Amino acid sequence: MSGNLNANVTVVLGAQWGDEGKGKLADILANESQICCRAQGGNNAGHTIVANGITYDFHILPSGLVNPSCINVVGSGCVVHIPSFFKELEALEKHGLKTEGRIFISDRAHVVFDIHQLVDGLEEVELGGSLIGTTKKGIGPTYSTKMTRSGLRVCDIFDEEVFETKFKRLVHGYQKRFGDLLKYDPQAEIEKYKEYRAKLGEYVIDQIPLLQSAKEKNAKILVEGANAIMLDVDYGTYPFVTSSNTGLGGVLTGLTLGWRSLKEVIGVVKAYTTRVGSGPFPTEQLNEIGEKLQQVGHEVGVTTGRKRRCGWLDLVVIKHSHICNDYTAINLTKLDVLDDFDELKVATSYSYSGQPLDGFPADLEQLSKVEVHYETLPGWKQSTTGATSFYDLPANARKYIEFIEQFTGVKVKWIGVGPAREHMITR
Ligand code: 2SA
Ligand code: GDP
Ligand code: MG
Repeated sequence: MSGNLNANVTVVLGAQWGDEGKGKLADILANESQICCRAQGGNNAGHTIVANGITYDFHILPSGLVNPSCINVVGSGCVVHIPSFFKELEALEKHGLKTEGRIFISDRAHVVFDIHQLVDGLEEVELGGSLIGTTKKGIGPTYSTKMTRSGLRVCDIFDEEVFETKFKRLVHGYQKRFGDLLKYDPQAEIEKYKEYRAKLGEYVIDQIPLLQSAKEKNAKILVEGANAIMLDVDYGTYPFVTSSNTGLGGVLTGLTLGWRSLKEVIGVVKAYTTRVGSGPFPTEQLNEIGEKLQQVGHEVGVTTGRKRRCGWLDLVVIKHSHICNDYTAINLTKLDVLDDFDELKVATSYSYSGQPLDGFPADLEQLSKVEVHYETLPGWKQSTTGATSFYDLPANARKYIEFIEQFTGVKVKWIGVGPAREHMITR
């Protein structure tokens, strides 16, 4: 992409509202990477990976842990709930993954405390009728305290006195704001950190020299996006978004890799659309089509167990997404979920008050009233899961893919036809 011979960074980003199947592609690409990094988000993310017959759920940890020789980094732009970090590591170890010496957290990442999680719930209540539908993992409150400069970073944990002073100040601020509503014992959390302080040392690093030295050695680096561009705090459907930059911008600020190192930016596009949580969703199908997509696609949140809302593929969204992230390739996923439809609809434009819209509108009032224009394409009524090459796919499935390529101008380089590693066609 940059034409730079040392461009060794591949980025995997969600091109819709999340859960496109980024984890599966990240797992495949991690097999040829020495380092796998998360740049933003926290354990609100949920990636399911099916490898060697085992199903793994990842939240804050990078998917590169499945590859036994891959080093994994939770970057500076992330927010980390330390108890959940250890819990997730333990769960992976129980599944037989050896993680020792392969997982590091940036000392600049911000700490999610239990109080942030409680505040996540209280802030949702404050919104009255228009809930965001957050995962309640404390993500929004932690990014808020980061921006108001009252948050604690991972490096603050190691000096007991500094930690307690900053932590008490943070809690005091919240207690002033929420009063008796906040049922919380700061001392209990302080005690827990006395244990974590000793345990955490081996995981915490300065990410800057680590990534710099990896670049100098020409290591292959993979960046695994969490959430997706339509949940981006700047370019998504604000305020129904998460609290980080989930696109390429977040990769550049959340890690110290530099734009010159970028080789490939892959947009992961589900063959239809899903969304979990509230907010506008123009192609949502509140009918038997949406139910069929939900059931056939097993569309249930990995973190909260919520049913995902479902609808047709929206190319207006994908175009907006491509403008924001400048994809070099697309991974189309879950094509197999469409195997049993007579016909498929794909949104190609919106209009508002009879006037065609140029792009994806910022104004949610407008967005909630857009008229969606669809192209109807024939279904293929045949299983695609066994296909191992593009030409194995039914002709109408190939037409569906080519339609996406022509519309976006981006090559569909990978096609997912089932949940397992081997269910991926590469072109
Ligand atoms: P938050 O918790 O502050 O980040 O929530 C804000 C909005 O972002 C949405 N969000 C997500 N959307 C899709 N997938 C996510 N991860 C889990 C998964 C979600 C789950 O992989 O399935 O299990 O429910 C994720 N994380 C955050 C969220 O729904 C809010 O709309
Ligand atoms: P992520 O957050 O983008 O990593 O996606 P999730 O893991 O939350 O959700 C994607 C789900 O679809 C997971 O259960 C995957 O195992 C599954 N999956 C990924 N690719 C495919 C595919 O091509 N076909 C099918 N049927 N399932 C897939
Ligand atoms: Mg997910």
